[in-house]
Amino acid sequence: MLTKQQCKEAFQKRLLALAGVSLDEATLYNKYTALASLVRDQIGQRWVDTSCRYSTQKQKQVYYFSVEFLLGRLLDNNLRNLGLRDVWVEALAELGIDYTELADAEHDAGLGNGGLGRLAACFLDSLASLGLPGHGCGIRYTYGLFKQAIVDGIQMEKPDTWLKDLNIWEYRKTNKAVFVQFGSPLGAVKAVPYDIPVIGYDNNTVNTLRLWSAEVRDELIANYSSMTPDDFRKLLEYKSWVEAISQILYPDDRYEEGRHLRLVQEYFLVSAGVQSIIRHIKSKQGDDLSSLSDQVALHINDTHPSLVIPELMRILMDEEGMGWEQAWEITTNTVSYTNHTVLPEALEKWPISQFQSLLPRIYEIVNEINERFCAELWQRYPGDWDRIAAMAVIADGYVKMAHLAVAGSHSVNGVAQLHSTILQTDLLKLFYQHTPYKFNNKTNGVTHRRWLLAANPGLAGLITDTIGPDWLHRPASLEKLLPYAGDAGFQQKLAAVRQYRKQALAKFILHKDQISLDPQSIFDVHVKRIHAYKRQLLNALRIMELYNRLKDNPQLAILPRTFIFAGKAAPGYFLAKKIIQLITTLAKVINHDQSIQNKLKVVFIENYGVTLAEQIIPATDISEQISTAGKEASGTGNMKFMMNGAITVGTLDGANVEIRDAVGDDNIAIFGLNAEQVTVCYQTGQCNPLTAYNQDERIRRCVNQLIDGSLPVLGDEFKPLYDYLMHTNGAFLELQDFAAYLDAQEKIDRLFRDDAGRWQVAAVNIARSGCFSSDRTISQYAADIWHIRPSTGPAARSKKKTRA
Ligand code: 26V
Repeated sequence: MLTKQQCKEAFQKRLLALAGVSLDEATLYNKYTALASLVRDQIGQRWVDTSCRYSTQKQKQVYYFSVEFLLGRLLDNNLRNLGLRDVWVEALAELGIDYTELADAEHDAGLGNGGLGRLAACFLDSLASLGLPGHGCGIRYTYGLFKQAIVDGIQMEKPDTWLKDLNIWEYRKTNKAVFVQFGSPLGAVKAVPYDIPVIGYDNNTVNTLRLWSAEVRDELIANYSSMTPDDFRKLLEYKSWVEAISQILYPDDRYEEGRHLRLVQEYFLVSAGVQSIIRHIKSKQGDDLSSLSDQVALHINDTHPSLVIPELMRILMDEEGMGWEQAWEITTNTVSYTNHTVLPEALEKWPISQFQSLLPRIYEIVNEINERFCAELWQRYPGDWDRIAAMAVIADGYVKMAHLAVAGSHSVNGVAQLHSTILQTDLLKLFYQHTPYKFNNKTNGVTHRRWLLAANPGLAGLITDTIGPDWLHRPASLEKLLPYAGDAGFQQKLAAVRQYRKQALAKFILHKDQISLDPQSIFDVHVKRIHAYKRQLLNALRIMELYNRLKDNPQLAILPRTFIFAGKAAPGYFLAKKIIQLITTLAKVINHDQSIQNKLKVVFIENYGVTLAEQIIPATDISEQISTAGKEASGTGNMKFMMNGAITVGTLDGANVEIRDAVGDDNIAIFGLNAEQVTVCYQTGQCNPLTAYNQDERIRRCVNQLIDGSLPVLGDEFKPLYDYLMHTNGAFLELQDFAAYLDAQEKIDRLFRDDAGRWQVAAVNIARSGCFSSDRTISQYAADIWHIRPSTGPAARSKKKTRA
């Protein structure tokens, strides 16, 4: 390890070598790159040692296939996990460089839409930190999720050019390229891997995230000098086709449109990934693949990589010469699948003709899978045509990816208890009846190292000072905080940490949006993708109601509140964009109304992502988790807030249920219909919005205000929201849950008047958050599904620890 003095010298040398500038001339980005590349130097040996250890110990390894990895920034995380952060912060300070400013120059790797992609990133962190042999397999998109700008209150999308400068963390591996075969006119496409090291916390483990990039085969370019103009034009056209494959991340996580390029992307990822895994296995363990499922586990993150199943079948049969039965046995024993949504419109299905012309051989295999699967069902349920049609992998002109994933895997899991139950009793009911042993639950988790230690160093320091550092390796130890929950001294420190972060967030917003917030007010936060089912609209309506009450009675005794929103809407999601516009309009009205004496403020912070979340979550008093019960598979933001001591206002949905079980009813504000009641409501038509509208004067007033000219917009801007609430049968039950939501907020208002009570709740939430660490989740996947074990050996523990 370098001394401070060596760090300073190395840093200046590296600036010169990389950017050709002296310290005085260097931009922040130059400085970031210099430090990042010095950190990179520290990774190589550990990386080689880790993979050597896995090979010599013949460890079974898991490959986590995902079309999304929402990594965020890596510098701080890598420095911290390598144990090098402190020395560098000090060395840079002596050079007159503020480490935080430098770290802020890093682009945020936003290769994902939301929960599913961020979960994949937390899982990689936990795999490495637990010393488990597990790697990610994804796509190196040239452009990440679009950047959101709010212009005149409306969302605009701008490209995310995260790769425009050198990406220090990736290693291009030209020698490990493979070819992916499509039907004409694409033919074979070259897939080049870029490896990103995934560094474990304080354990010398370095795993790999392999991201694939599509390129034109060299030989097509080689002979262009002898081409006719027409051939040349075709080549250029072809080139842009190929490059498009890894150019953009689809920004819609809501609606499956059957887009051609999306299917191309999915097969590209799957085929490149499986080929390179098989090649690796054969190089290490010889040509016999009959015990493949003892050597590797292939996990598919939602159905997007389901083609792993027919692709592995193809390789085992066409390239390795196995028969169907053996190949099928190996494939199903190797593959496992996680479902992340019950919304029917998000379930992937591809028109047969499209699938077949793009992937002729893969289609043949899927067809055979379907025929054999239907024959098996026919044996089991003779004559039950309806059941068989409902379960078929190919039916109604489509290939159904969820059915393929269940039929071709040995494990199917949901991401929270309630969600897993809904899969078994509703969405995948027939599959559960057929093969109940495949089904299980793995409640999501998030890495407490990024979301508590790194995002909230003040709180992390307080925790360590109070109970020691054990919680960093064993998050369940956070329970040791419980005895301090009622301790006045501890509470005071907790309050000070929160206040500091609220001030920092207020400063950030003032700087960015020229809106001044009162850090003494309650920060009430709703940040996540904008979706009807997540009900940002319900939150907006309750703000309108509170504002109405305050206007009616300026003396109304309420605690001042700041409502903070952030989140992206899919570019084509009209209603979601209207919801953003409503929130920004409310902000305009409320923030400028002198008559309410600054008791309410509303802000919509643009461009939500991992980096912004790291700023917002530690500054949050109230965490809004208010989806219609039964619709949010798990939620993971809810866990990040809890870990940082925010109190949840939420429905009994997703992991909120388990958060309630962990903290108890007194430490959370649960409201509204539960999942069963929601189902009944829809089934019986009790969810007619007119009932709630007619019964509750407060609802009527707010809903009418959308269209009666109360809001400063031209024309009928919010008529679509009005129509949605009033004429979509039940919509997402915003109106049915409205009154209960107001009551829950009242309860919170009362709680926050009692300082001791309020900080006790915060402390209990932190203390009980250990089971929502992705370390717990990943340990369960490892033991129950993948059957992998932490590797042992000289490098498994850091030197620092073994000496101690
Ligand atoms: C779905 C689709 C479907 C159409 C094509 C493009 C596309 C892209 C992404 C997705 C993913 C939607 C599923 C998803 O993100 N689910 C979320 O997963 C989280 C992690 O398990 C969970 O916490 C959230 O509740 C769940 O909504």
